[in-house]
Amino acid sequence: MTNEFPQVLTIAGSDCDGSAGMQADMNTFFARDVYGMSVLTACVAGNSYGIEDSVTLAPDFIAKQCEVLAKDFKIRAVKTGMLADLTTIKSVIELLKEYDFGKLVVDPVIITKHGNMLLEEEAYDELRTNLLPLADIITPNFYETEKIAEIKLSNETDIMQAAEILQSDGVKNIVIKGKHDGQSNVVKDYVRLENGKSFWLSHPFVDTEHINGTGDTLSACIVAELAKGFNVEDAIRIAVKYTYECIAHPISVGHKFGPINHWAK
Ligand code: PXL
Repeated sequence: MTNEFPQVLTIAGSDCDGSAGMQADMNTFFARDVYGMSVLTACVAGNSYGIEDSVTLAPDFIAKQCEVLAKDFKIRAVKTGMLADLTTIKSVIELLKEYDFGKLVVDPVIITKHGNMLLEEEAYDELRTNLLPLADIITPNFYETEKIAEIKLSNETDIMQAAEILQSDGVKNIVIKGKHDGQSNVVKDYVRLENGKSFWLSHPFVDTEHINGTGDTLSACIVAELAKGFNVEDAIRIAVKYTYECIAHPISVGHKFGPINHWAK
């Protein structure tokens, strides 16, 4: 049989130090036993101290990458990561409408934990209005949720309200990635599904600076599990657990903010 092995795609930026972006996605796809492909949108020059420079790929070349994949492979699920600027996000939206790459997970990458901007501000409206409603699942972090739901998050009620706001804007399923409050020994992600069900997923707080690529890994793992046939809720639960394990078993790479460990099970 041709093309039956689960195949997935990331449309994302490359992070040359391997900790985040397309590299973290591909590591996750490999670890989760699916065949991964990558359409590059941008390349960043970064290491464990931060990002020093980036370039964006030409829209025609991004389109070409999608075209060649679509005519050969049977991609069952796709995620988007770094979309850089207004021109890039607009072309990726058109490509997602043109090609059937299966279920869509949008990680609305805006800024890194260390303050590097990965999406220009002029593109926020496009993200909110035209990309998020195409997604089956979105996975914003705390900061991205504040930006896209236009609400200040001070407590758990605000987080639940943000998810409702996003759903009323047409978003289907939402995972709001938790932020450590500085004291408690847990971190809690909030999930609100299309069917109205909502719940918190808690995991122990791990005191480590090796958390680069956490969001990329979570969304990539959801994609992998969807491609294997898990439903949205189960894919989210598996991905939250896997990402926690990757953080809980750190590897010593780099001097500062290192990668998580994709070999963890
Ligand atoms: O983790 C967010 C992210 C996504 N994509 C690229 C990145 C980063 C963070 O550094 O470099 C390319």
